[in-house]
Amino acid sequence: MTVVEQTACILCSRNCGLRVGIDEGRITSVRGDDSHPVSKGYLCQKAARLAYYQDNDDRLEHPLKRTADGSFVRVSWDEALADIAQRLIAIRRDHGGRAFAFYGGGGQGNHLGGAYSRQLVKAMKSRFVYTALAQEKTGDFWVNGRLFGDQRCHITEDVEHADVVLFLGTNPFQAHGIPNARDTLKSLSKDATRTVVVVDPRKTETAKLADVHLQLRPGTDAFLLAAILAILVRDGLTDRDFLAARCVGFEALEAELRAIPIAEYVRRADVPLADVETVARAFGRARSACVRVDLGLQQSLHSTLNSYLEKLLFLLTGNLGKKGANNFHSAFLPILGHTDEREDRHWRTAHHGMHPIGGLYPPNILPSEIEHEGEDRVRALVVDSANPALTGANTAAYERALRKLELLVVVDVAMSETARLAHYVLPAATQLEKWECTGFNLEFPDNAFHLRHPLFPPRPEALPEPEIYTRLLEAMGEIPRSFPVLERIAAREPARTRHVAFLGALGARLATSKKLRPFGASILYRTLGRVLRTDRARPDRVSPAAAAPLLALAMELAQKDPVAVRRAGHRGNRFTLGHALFRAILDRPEGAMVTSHRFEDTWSFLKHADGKIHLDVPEMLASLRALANEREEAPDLVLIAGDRRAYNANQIFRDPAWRRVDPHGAMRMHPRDAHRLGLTDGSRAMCTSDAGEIEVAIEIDDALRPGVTILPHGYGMKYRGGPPIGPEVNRLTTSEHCDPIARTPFHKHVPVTVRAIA
Ligand SMILES: Nc1nc2c(c(=O)[nH]1)N[C@H]1C(S)=C(S)[C@@H](COP(=O)(O)OP(=O)(O)OC[C@H]3O[C@@H](n4cnc5c(=O)[nH]c(N)nc54)[C@H](O)[C@@H]3O)O[C@H]1N2
Ligand SMILES: Nc1nc2c(c(=O)[nH]1)N[C@H]1C(S)=C(S)[C@@H](COP(=O)(O)OP(=O)(O)OC[C@H]3O[C@@H](n4cnc5c(=O)[nH]c(N)nc54)[C@H](O)[C@@H]3O)O[C@H]1N2
Ligand code: SF4
Ligand SMILES: [Mo]
Repeated sequence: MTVVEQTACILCSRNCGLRVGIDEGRITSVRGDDSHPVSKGYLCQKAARLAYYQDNDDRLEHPLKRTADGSFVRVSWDEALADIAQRLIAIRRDHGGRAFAFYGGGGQGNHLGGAYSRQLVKAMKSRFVYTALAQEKTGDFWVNGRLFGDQRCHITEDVEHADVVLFLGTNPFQAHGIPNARDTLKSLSKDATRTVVVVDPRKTETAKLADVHLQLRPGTDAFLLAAILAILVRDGLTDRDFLAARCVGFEALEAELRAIPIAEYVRRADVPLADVETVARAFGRARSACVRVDLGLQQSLHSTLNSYLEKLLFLLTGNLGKKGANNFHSAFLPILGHTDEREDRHWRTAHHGMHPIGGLYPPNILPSEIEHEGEDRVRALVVDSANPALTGANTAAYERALRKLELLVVVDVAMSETARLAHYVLPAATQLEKWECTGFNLEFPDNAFHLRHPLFPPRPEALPEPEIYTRLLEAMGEIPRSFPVLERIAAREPARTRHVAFLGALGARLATSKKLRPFGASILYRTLGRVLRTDRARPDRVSPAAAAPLLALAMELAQKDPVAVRRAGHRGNRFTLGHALFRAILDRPEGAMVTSHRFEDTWSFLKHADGKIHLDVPEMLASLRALANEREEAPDLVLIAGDRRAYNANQIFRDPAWRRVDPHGAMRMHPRDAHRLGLTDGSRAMCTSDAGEIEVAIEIDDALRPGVTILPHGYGMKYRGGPPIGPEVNRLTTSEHCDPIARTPFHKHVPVTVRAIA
């Protein structure tokens, strides 16, 4: 008999609600959930084939330990955790916290586990958290910090209601990331009163639906954006009232923009000047306009500068804080912090002297921080729900560095390429086998959060991350194995008092035991978690213990923004509102609205002391000026190393059978380049860069610009330990080819040569 369960997809930042049909422990159908407060029934091709994530031959069954001859042997959890704990303690004792790093989160693996794994970083007295987010978005966060006063002032875009939408370096038709992507793109395209502009070197599926496609030369966005901004200033298309009321520093910026040689910069981008003028005018005159950007801008030349210029488009035209514009949004699960490098010098890395942004360190520098010759190198690494051996820049450098670690522990659901290099591999329950959540809550004015219940029991020896990290902290002696007083109070307290007695006791305990304070998540999990109940989990299922720390987050949000929480439908006073929000999250299988804002609340998100937007960011004005002296380089062939297609999804699906098309992850190439190189559809070829070479299959694609070729991201996995399937694209990328401020890689701009092979 088929049962239908509600959950959500985290294969992109949309986090759509799903209804999953299950029969005899297997997924038989996946549909969009009409009752989800945000996605309202939408889903895409990736989620539809989630069964290939849940059931495949690479799933890990039990903890593994690598032996001297390189093979893995099965060990018990107790044995694995005891040895890992003892080795971590020894490294901390002998070398201090700077010898430890954590890598994970931000991918599509799991989200709730992040609240638990970060405790290990604190236990190790380290701050080195490396994540995939820091190979794409940290330049953007850095700019937000300077413009708005806090790196967490993240921007979203109201594509659904905008009169003019500018898609820069993103292909939402395949990558999604905007509400109900394909439906939204089609309805925008059909509406003659609305304008869609796409800036992309490839005539993507999104570009084909656009009114204007600027098919620029890759890596020239900064020139193009500077030219558009200069036209806005020259033609008086800026919003003077907005600039006067909300911003400071416009004069300095304006002077720079007036000096931009518009025609020259547009020539460098190699797009028609008339089209650029049309775009600038459409954007400047629109009632509402927004900019949506992604990797094409952030992983290409001038990454951080691009993020600054892209934001100036909506700021100079007053498209912030209104319907159809760009907006701030609330956050429930904190996925980043604020770390201004001007204020904190201690936590620079040993080798590169790199500072964190939003609390995160960039994967590009990690191999050399491990190989660093000196006492102060990274010696132990825990990798959780990430596969840097394939996804970090320069695969060979990663493989070499990971092998040099004194301790590498990988927590994953599958035998990944990184796991193969580990000393210990710890099997996690999948996202569908544990209490999980959606970590990307990026909506405005209404923002939602989804706590997902388990749909399947885990494999007998796999554990959810909350359990793994709590046991590890116990094995390290950081927290006791039980909290009898807290457990007793939690168990005895009647529901109507909403855990106040428990919270009081917990507060008292943390006040006296300072050492326990960093471990609130695990303490809540082991105490309050044991007594939490919700109607939606059937009795044969585990209790929502892992959700216990969400009570603290719900209380914090209710305290910070009670009006928006109440507007989202939650009832309660100063003391009870947070608990009401928590209960809604626990009880609603379709996800819960957490905040509902009004557009006029926008200004309360600004964090500079004067409440203004600071437009004149000195480092950015200097970078803008430096464009004028930049040499024009035109490699024969530029590789866009990693794009999103119909059937790639980071490293989530390892079984190649999940792909309906493009089994080899073909290298797409313009017919003119193919002809020049003696290649045809289906040819095998060798692609070589400064870092290495890989064999590829050629597919002719006249949607590309001549001189530009493209390989997909998300291939190269060694399924069942066989040869890599599809391109290991990061064998071609280097760690040094990156942004000077954020060190985000320039993956979209890798000079290569390609030659035919027999
Ligand atoms: N199907 C699928 N969807 C996904 C994912 C997936 O693996 N598969 N991954 C998810 C993740 S983690 C992310 S971060 C997002 C990323 O989502 P996107 O950024 O939209 O995806 P990409 O295809 O990597 O890059 C977008 C576009 O950038 C263009 N581009 C390349 N170079 C340049 C340039 O110099 N300038 C400009 N303007 N454009 C350029 C490429 O041609 C490409 O069309 O997708 C998410 N969604
Ligand atoms: N050249 C090039 N490189 C790129 C990109 C590119 O465009 N070009 N894109 C970059 C981007 S934007 C991103 S986001 C990264 C993504 O790359 P990564 O950060 O490495 O993350 P994912 O591929 O999302 O997931 C990796 C692992 O999570 C595991 N996993 C799945 N579910 C769970 C779970 O419940 N628990 C645990 N513990 N593990 C789980 C999977 O088995 C997989 O091994 O790649 C980056 N690398
Ligand atoms: S749009 Fe994103 S979140 Fe929604 S089903 Fe597709 S991959 Fe999942
Ligand atoms: Mo990403």
